[in-house]
Amino acid sequence: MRASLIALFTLFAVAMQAQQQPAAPPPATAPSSAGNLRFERLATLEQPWGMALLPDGRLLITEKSGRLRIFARGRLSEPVQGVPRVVHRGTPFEQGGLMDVEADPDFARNGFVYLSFSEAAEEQSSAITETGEARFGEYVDMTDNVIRGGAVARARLDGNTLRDVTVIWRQVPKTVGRGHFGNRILFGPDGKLYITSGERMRFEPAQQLTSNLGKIVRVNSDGSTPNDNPFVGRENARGDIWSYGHRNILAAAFDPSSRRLVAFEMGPLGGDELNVIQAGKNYGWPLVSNGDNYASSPIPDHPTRNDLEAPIRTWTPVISPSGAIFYSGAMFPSWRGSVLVGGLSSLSIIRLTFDGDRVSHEERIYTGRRMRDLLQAPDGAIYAIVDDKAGDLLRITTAAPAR
Ligand SMILES: [Ca+2]
Repeated sequence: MRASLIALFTLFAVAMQAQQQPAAPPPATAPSSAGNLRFERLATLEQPWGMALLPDGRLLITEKSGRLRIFARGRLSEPVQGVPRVVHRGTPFEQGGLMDVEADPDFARNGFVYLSFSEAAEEQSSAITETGEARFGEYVDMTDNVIRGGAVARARLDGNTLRDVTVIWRQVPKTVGRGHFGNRILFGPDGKLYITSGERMRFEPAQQLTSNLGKIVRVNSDGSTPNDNPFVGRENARGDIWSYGHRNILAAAFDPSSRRLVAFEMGPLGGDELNVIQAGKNYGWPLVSNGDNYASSPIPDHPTRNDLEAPIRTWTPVISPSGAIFYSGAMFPSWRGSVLVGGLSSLSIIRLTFDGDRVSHEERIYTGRRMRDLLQAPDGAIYAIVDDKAGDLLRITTAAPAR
């Protein structure tokens, strides 16, 4: 196993290098089971992270350093006013900043949008520095000493301005560190807001019900706790928790046919996961993982603990999943019912079909780009944003037939 670990680590290092030094320009088209795909660049943003589609076709797009833009009629707006102040330190591998955006299911009536972001703790301490967790090997920034945490704000979008901005949810506790905020946000078919909350590179909080780190959280649209959440009324447990034992989830989507929530979880060195989420269940991190620690110390594999929920699929080498949609459009009829997930280190879109709780087919479409988030356009095309300092907003369609 050690040799394969070293090979994996090399792959990981190469992927990290690739992030810093993009090689050849990415392809304009890509072969797929639905024919040749065409990548059309609509706009270029600085490290775009999340997208939301409004009922009138306007597209909201976040930029990690703290800007929210509106893409409409082929043009990118000036930064939207009123975005909450975010912590984005701009250091290598910084994962915080302005992250996801989501529109209220009733946006046409109430105008509400939701933003997830990393915010500073009100009280900072000069005494606190990064502890250098051994399980991360060299991937800890020892200079990072800002105490912060993920948060979700709700606001009313009025033209190019956010009004009545209110923070409705926060990660607890706040801590130092540049990674594992999670912070993908999405509405369920039940009208509740689901938030993926990463474990902030702290491992054990994922198993602690007194913290909402390393969880999927479910709240009402005003941030209050629904009465039917699994840990409501239990002593020493937070009511906002929906499921636990998670590491860092940047891709989650509801299957419109089964109404199930599926979540793609970033594994450590190997062991990216696809989980079908059930209320109150424990998905194992950091007790088990099919990957190993960055310092290459082993972690027991999932099958050693049948009392914990196992992923229905894992990936080694990792795909680095970010942004997922269930496809239901007209442009790619053979893909209806599939889930599409963006891949960062894998520079691809991965398409999965299900047979009940089993993945029956996987297709990997090489895009040559770090895919950060996906969205289905009204005409069935796919919008995608690319994780890069100059990150494109792409429209993915079927290419015109060759002449
Ligand atoms: Ca797991």
